[in-house]
Order: sequence, then C-alpha cells, then structure tokens
Amino acid sequence: MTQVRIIGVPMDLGASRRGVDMGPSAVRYTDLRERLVKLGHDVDDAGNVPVPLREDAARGAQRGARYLGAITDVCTAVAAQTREALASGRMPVVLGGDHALAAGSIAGAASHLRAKGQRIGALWVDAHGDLNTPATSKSGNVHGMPLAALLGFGDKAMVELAGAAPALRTSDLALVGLRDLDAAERTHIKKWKLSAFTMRALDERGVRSVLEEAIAVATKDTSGLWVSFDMDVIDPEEAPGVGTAVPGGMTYREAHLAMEMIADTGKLVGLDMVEVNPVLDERNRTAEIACELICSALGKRIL
Ligand code: 6HN
Ligand code: MN
Ligand code: MN
Ligand code: MN
Repeated sequence: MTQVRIIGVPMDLGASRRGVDMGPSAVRYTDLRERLVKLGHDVDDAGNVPVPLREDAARGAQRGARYLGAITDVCTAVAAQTREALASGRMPVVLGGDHALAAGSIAGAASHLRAKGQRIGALWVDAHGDLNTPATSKSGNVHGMPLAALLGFGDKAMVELAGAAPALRTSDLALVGLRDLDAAERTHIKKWKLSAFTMRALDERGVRSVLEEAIAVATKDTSGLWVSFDMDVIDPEEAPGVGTAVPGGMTYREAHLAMEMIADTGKLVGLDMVEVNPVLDERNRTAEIACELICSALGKRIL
C-alpha cells in the first residue's frame, strides 16, 4: 500500500497548442483516484496548483521563452507541493498540463531528498528531449526546456526555483523513447553525456533490455526514482490527444511494460503524467491510457 497524492497542474503556458490545461480534469474523469484505491492505495487529491490564464500571464518573450516568468512561478508552487507531499509520506502523482511543470515537480522532490543527504534519479519518457534552453530553443516554448533546467542549464530563476544546486545530476537520468530532437538537443545529449535511448534502441533491443539499462542508470547511487512521462511518447495512432504528436512511438503494451518494470523496482517516489490534450483527443482515450499507465506504475498486475 502506498500513500498517494494527486496534484493537478492545469498549465498550457509552455506549449503553443492550447488544451493541455484540461489534461488534469480529463485524467481525473477516468476515475483515477477510485482505481488507485481499488489497487489498495490510500489516495488523496490536493486539487490543482493555481495557474494564471494565458490571457492574464505576461507573455514576456523573456530571453526566447514565452511566459517564462509565470511558468517559473507555477513550477515553484509545484515544487512546494511535491516536497510537502513527500515530507508527509505521500507519493506525488502530478497530472499535467504541459511538461514545463516537471521543472517544479522534480526540483521539489530533489530538494526533499537533498535535505536528507540523498539524490533523486529520473526517467524522462518522451518523444522529445526537452533539453533546450531559452538560448537554443527555436520555438520559444518552455515545455521544450524543463529537463535542461533540472540539470542546471537555462534561465537562472527556473534552474534555481527549489535551491541553488541543480535538481538532477546528468549521471542520474535516462531518456527513453526519443524520436524528435532539435540539433541543439543532440549536442546537449553528447556534451552532457546523457543516457539517451531512442525509438531505434527500443525497436532493436526491445523494452525489457532498454528499460533494464535505463532503470539501472537512474537508480545507481540514488535513493528514489522519479518518472516523468510525456504521453506523446506513445504512438499517436493509440494516443492522439497530445499537443506535439510524433509518429513512430511506443505501443500501448510497450508503455505498460515500462511502467510494470518501474513498479517492480520498488523505488518509485513520484511521477508526472503530462501533455494530455483533451481538445485533440478522441473520447478521452489518451486520458484513459494515462490513467492505466499510472495504475501499472503503481503496481497493477494482470495476474
Ligand atoms: N514536449 N523540441 C521542441 C521545442 O519546441 O523545443 C518540441 C518540444 C516538445 C515538448 O512535448 O514536452
Ligand atoms: Mn516532454
Ligand atoms: Mn514530448
Ligand atoms: Mn546514476
């Protein structure tokens, strides 16, 4: 039995496509809470972190990143929520919302562990690297930047929103499912020596072998595993409700196997489930898959 806390972040400021702000509602509508309770967990729902309307947030093309100030404020609040959930013995399940929120969720979890002299490891499961900085981004969309910020690169206020030290060490992270990288992100992966597993690696080696290696990277020398799951990692034929769909993604079962293996580690401390876009979805099927994946990560078994 795990004590779980659902935290909604209805933010779409980091993306150019509108609609992921409705993601937390769409995932809650699948009865996520009840389904986690049925698995034997104790679940509470903290509700949503306040997010300003796009119409009200200062657009501020601050150094190449739209709405950066407002997004940093939201992420600071998200960090406080994940830190406080962990401090009270609860596993944060953070529903997005655009992926920029992970700059807060993981930073909060990292600061909680750091206070105990421990480090966090992370799996970034995504079609994208989210490794841009305001200086390298071609889109200006902050949801393409949170992982760089967590590693200590990019806008100072975003990097340091939960403390001066970077939230994540480059050696404590693995990216899984990559198939759409900007040139600068490729450079960053090499320069920062990141463990990056592309769709080609998944095709060639299969989920089991890739995830074993990715989990080993993220759990070696760390005391907790955070999974940041961007629904666009799944093939858009199966999960059409995402803002930045890229063909050639993981299948439904491949994604579940990844989550089942993550559950088996017993080291999961929290997860993000992001980029669900109900506006582009078909009968909430992407949100439904998101809910099922969370259940698998939290120990749901077929048999
Ligand atoms: N996501 N690399 C592109 C950009 O705009 O920087 C795409 C980012 C997508 C971000 O899906 O979380
Ligand atoms: Mn992402
Ligand atoms: Mn993505
Ligand atoms: Mn490591």
